[in-house]
Amino acid sequence: MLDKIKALQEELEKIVVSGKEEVEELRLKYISKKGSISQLFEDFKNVSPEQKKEVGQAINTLKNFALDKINTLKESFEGAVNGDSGLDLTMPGDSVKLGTRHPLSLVKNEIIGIFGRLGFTVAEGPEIEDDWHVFSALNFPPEHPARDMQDTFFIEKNPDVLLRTHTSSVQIRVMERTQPPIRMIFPGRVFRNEAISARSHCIFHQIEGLYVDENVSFADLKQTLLQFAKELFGEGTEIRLRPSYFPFTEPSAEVDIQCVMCGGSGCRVCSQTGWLEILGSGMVDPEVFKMVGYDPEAVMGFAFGMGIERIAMLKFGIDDLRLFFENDLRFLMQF
Ligand code: 2NL
Repeated sequence: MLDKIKALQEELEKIVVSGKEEVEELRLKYISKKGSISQLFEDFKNVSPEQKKEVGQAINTLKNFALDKINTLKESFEGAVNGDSGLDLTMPGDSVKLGTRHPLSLVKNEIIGIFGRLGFTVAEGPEIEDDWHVFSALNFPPEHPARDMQDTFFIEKNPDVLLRTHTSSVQIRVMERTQPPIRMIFPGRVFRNEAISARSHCIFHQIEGLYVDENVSFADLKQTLLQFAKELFGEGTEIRLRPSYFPFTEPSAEVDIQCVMCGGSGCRVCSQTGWLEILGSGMVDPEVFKMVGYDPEAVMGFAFGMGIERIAMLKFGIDDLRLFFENDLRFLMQF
């Protein structure tokens, strides 16, 4: 009896059919009232009591296998035209949802495009840096507060291994290995040991720019940044320069644009001033040129730096910086 069950199982496993009608033949042959599996249940009556348990289980397993196979085959032919595979190849395909570019990447690419048209190329460098490239070569005095543990992430065992707090370190690396003229921008992630809030984050993105040549003036700086502001925020945009201070530029200036929300009349976003700060800039300090081995009597240059998050917030009207880092699709899919 068990041999017979096994033989039927093997027979069933090998069966291949090519149409609905053959599935019906299978059903008749195996599981209809007169089918061979039903016949097994008849024979079961004569099995000895000791064998009943084992044989009964085997017959049930076989029957379930047969039912499964026949149902699956039947479904595969359902709706089939002319006995083919059952697939309707004229059905429209499933649409694949496309992702969107991250708003920070959109703004970064736009800025790279604008400066690209002005002749600036792009350079990148390491996020893990040393004191020289982040601070010393940029004319930060030894006791400058930016070097403080509160502001910079250091590796505990070795304070000469740190996460860059600005991309100026890449500019130092480029100047150390390249002779002027240099006309480049430097996008990248930077890190500061700050509490996370709507306005600040411990990771953010910067783009800095550097132009070094024999005759570069403050007027070149002004005109370059005006052209940049007009392309990024619209032809009607005006800029305003305010005196500022950075250890690595002299003179230094902060650059404002007319408020994108109120157009200059004064609102909550611009604290009623009509102006919004978009970047910091200045003429490269001769001390920095000395550090990278340039002759400060022979070359001049301007540099600038901006936070990409800040620009993106102004462009898109976003009021919480944390949104850029949470990867919430409801936010990301709007760009
Ligand atoms: C800001 C201000 C600035 C620079 C960055 C720079 C780099 C070198 C030499 C001189 Cl190697 N300057 N970069 C200059 C002025 C301002 O960034 O507010 N960034 C978010």
